[in-house]
Amino acid sequence: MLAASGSRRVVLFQPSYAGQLFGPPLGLLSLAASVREAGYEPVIIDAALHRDYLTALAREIPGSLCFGVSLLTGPMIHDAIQASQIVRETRPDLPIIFGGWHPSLCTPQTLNEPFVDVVVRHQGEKTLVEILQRLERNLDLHMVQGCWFKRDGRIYQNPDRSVSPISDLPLPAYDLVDFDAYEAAVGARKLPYATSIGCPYACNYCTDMVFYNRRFNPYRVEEVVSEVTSLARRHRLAEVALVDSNFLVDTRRALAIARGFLDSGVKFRWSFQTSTDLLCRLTDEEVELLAASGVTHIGFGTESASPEVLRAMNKRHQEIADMYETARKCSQARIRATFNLIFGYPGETEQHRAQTLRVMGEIGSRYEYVAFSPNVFTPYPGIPIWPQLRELGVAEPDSLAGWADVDLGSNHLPWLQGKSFERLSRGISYFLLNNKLDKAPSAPLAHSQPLFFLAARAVAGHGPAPACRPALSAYRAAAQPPSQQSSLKIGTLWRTFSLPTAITSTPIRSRSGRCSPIRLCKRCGQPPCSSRPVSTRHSSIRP
Ligand code: B12
Ligand code: SF4
Repeated sequence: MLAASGSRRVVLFQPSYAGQLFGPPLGLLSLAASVREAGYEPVIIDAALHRDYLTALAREIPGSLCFGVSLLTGPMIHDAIQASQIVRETRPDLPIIFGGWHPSLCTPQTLNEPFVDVVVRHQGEKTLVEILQRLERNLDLHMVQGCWFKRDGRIYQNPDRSVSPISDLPLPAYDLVDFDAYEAAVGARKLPYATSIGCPYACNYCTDMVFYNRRFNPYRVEEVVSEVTSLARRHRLAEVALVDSNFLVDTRRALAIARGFLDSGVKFRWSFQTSTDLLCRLTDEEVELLAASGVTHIGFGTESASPEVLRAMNKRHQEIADMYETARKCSQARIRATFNLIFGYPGETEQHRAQTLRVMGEIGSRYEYVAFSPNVFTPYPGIPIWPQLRELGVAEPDSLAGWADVDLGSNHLPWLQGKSFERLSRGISYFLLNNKLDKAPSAPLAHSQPLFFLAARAVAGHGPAPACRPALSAYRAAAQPPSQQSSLKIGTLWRTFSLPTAITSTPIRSRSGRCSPIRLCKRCGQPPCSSRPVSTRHSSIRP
């Protein structure tokens, strides 16, 4: 927990999220800096770090000016609701302000909750400070751009505020972070850091353009280099995880940052996310420079190796050749690359899935430093493809609580249920297993029968090819429980086969609270042709 107490106290709450603890909540640290600059005293309660947040709330809420909650779609919503209800009971007079991605994308629905008084939309620093100044003087919020609010049960919508250059805002309040506590919980002395916000691309499964209007909004190179290196030195950081939407948008700037880190002589690992087309604009020597400056990992939104699906995602900037080239460049520089994959996108056929697994299998076997993170397409709120999703039978949850179950790792797609989903899940398991074997030369049979072939067949609905069955049995036989094997890699292999499915399947609930089943076309296993755009009927998406 991060604390600073006083009479003009502003309590900022980060609910806990699914998955491993990532680090201090950067959004709230950034808000805290502006709030403090305006003369208020921020207190950050991070429930992802301290599960016992109720004790902290009981201590901080009496005597505070307002309660602010930061929220992403998914499991964070559970804590957000619980904490807000408790605050409302303890201090019925205290304004409760929600902000962050989920409230910005689902503003009316969030404001419908009895425990939400104000929603701050998009970038929050300036809007929150103005709200505090008005609350303090008991003024209403009519003039505050960037927020919607509720009074006497009526919702008032103020115009959105234009995005401020981040260089004009105070630097996040890193001095409030208890790095020892985060190190103990995360297992590394690590700091999330944004050198920019916004991405100019417009992939239609992503909300970045809705939030930041496709505007790349960076800090200056000198600011980044001097701040990151001094934070790394002062707090003995082992790792800096850049959370920029797409770090390489300005490749010259990115290289200048890397050069600055290298020249500073301060040693730390760093990582970022970007797209393969941008990494391919760098020469091999420039990628080596990234590695020399401390880059150990890059995440790529590779998503699919089917050109048709990439087009449907409006991801025309990425070509299949870029994926191979990215893998080669990263492996040569010994930078770990993770290719994130999305399966089940509207219009994706089983042939497209098999193609993705085949290409990724080939990349995985050729390049040592590449790993894969396959996921089923998740319909987050506000993504531009929602009109098509609705036509395909996906129903949006009708309350804040309904969105709590929409998280990565669950399958809400009506067209990807039953056998089709089983085949995909099996295909992904085979594919991951094969990739592990390729990376584990000491495991028996590692290179004798590439399982991606089985994966491609499994996902295309044929199951393991008869000719491959003996090989599969041999793998299974080799894959005894870990206790009976000397190699840890074999333990992993065994666990992989023991997992029936990698992803849970829960169709999204419709307004009536019941599942919204969808009949699948008998010929192609996709949603009924009548509910799909003409171009996607039966065989594939056409350009
Ligand atoms: C770091 C990160 C995480 C971290 C930390 C999240 C956090 N709360 O800080 C972790 C690992 C936990 C995470 C998890 C997930 N993430 Co994430 N994550 C990011 C990432 C890369 C950076 C966020 C960030 O730090 N930005 C910089 C800071 C300064 O901005 P900010 O946090 O947005 O905060 C500003 C405003 O939002 C606002 N604000 C925020 N909170 C509040 C609160 C108040 C009171 C106010 C007034 C204003 C306000 O003001 C802040 C300052 O301007 C973004 C993508 C991006 N580039 O932004 C995705 C992103 C936010 N994540 C996303 C997703 C989908 C997820 C996951 C669902 C996916 C997954 N991998 O499982 C999970 C959800 C977790 C859960 N529900 O259990 C989506 C959001 C979709 C959505 N509808 O919510 C994003 C946008 C990625 C994308 N382009 O799709 N994520
Ligand atoms: S490149 Fe990444 S951040 Fe940019 S729009 Fe596409 S998915 Fe979103």
